[in-house]
Amino acid sequence: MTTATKIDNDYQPITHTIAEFESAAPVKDAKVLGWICEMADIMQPDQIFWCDGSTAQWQLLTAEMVAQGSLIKLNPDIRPNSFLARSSSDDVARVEERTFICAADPEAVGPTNNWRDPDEMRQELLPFFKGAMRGRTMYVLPFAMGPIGGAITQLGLQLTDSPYAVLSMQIMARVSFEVLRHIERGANWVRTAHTVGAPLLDGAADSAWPCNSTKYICHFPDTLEVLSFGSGYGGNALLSKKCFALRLASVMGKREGWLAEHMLLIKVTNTNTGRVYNLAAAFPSACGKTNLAMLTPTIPGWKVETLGDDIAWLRQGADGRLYAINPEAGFFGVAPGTGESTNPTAISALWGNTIYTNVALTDDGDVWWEGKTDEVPAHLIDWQGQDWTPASGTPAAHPNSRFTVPVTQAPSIAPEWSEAENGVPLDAILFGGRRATNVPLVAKALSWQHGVFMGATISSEKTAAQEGLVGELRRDPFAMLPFCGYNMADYWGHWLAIGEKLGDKAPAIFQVNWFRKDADGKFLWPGFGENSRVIDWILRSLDADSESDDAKGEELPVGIVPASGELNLTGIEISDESLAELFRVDNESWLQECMLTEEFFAMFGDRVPQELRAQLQGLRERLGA
Ligand code: GTP
Ligand code: SPV
Ligand code: MN
Repeated sequence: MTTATKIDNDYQPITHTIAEFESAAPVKDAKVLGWICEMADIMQPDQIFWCDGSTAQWQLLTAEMVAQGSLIKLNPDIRPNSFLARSSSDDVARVEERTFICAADPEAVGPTNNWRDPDEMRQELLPFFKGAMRGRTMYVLPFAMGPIGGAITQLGLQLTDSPYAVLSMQIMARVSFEVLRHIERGANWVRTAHTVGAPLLDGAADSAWPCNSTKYICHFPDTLEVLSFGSGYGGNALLSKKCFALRLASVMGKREGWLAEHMLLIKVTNTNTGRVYNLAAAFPSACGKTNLAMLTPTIPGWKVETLGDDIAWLRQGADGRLYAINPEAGFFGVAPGTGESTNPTAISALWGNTIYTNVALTDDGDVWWEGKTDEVPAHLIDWQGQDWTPASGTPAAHPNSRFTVPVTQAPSIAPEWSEAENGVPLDAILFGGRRATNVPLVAKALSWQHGVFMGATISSEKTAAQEGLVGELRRDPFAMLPFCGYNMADYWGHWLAIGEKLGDKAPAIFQVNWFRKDADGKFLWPGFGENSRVIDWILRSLDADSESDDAKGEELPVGIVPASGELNLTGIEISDESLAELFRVDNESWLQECMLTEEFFAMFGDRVPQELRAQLQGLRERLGA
């Protein structure tokens, strides 16, 4: 049930003074208090609640939500301290059409974003925000992205009237009053405000998932602010995530010389030599980041530890190398397809302390989703609260249903996740997507510039994490199409400039594709744990100049692929035909791709770096054009 549109009728402002807040607030900072005061004057909450990230507050809020019917407590003998939330059926994923970048210069925002003038957008939003929190509590969350005090870390404050968002943020970010101490000492911070846009008038009963049919996810990079209205779901409501850590942070990174990326982060140890490698990988939404982040190798010789599954911030270190952190503290992972055979690490992370959204409920109070077990339960309550049997013919869990769990619960979590205040040095960067055709299983870029070209030209089949037709091919450069807060062509230029600075200390770049299919539409590659075979080749190829190396590869027009015998295939059944098809480069289709790339580049006009046009030309020549 959704409340419709504007809500400023019979809005009567109650003016607050900073002094009023000061006595009750755990912070003595005029800017913080002034902002909260201003937002409270507009949104008119009944009360203000300061979130300190404590277990006591978690218990209070979960108990309140269970009593009110907006959370279902799972069977504590099976899933202790775990809860199920069911969203409104029209609030199940990010809303890209309702996501806006509001900055003075439309050219600087670029053709892949919805641009709005910041002042005009504020005027447009005001009637929606006015009185939006009436009858509700405004929660104030101070949070850090990255270890508090770390070199790459940033701070933020979120206001929200959604206790679901509060609990999720408590898992996803480092919510702590310690952040306020840093702000008092002058640290910069980002302002984010969120409302579900469903005021409770005259004591009206609340719905289980309040939201508004009108939604606005607005970013103000010039003033480092986010204003989010109408949705309670994921990246729309947990403002630390896509809004701050990607859209605003990408702009901050452009200004300050660093990168905010839609990337997982892993630490891989060669168990024979003890050598440690750190890898980052950018795949579009629901294309396997969480899976690769928790990889269980099926071949000996490697240990994989998790650093992050969705976002990485990258910055050049004092030694000239590129360092990365995961700014988040939790996983907001896609549930369907996560099972004992595909991702046993995620399954063990989910033992407790987890919030599930839009998954199915079993008769014994546990959760279930498609792919969790091979055996399908005979009866479930589906994600919309309806009785479900295998005969129902609909998915029991929504395809974009998610789990929210602390990263520390993954048995694979690397100690560097919290200890490495300055991040880990990267050895390789991977770009991938869902491609049924054309793109080989793995290809190494010929240079940093070629790697940037690979990233800039990623296309991928749409998933349930995006709106629109699932399976439809779309360009998703660097897996950042919905997340880059400024002109995508300038972003490519920024990547090229970072490469210049890194010089020969730059990590190597690879393209991967686990999703190539045969003529019958079956995946050619077994994927999941077997992807360790590709990681193995990638890491061996990093020492391609050394004598002992056995992964020098073979150059194809699109990059360097494993030469015959280089990919470790011991222990899996894969036919020679399948293997050939996994790496087949059809020059005609690739020249076709080049034409589409040229069209894609044309969207950005003169802003496309000359180097990328040269890369396109180089590729065409290698393809024999
Ligand atoms: P966001 O959280 O939306 O950014 O997505 P993500 O990239 O972290 O997605 P995730 O790892 O959760 O993957 C989502 C889907 O990809 C699941 O349905 C998985 O089953 C599927 N998947 C992941 N790895 C593989 C693989 O190697 N092969 C195949 N065929 N499917 C995979
Ligand atoms: C994605 O869509 O890439 C996600 C989920 O990681 S959300 O946080 O909702 O954007
Ligand atoms: Mn993501």
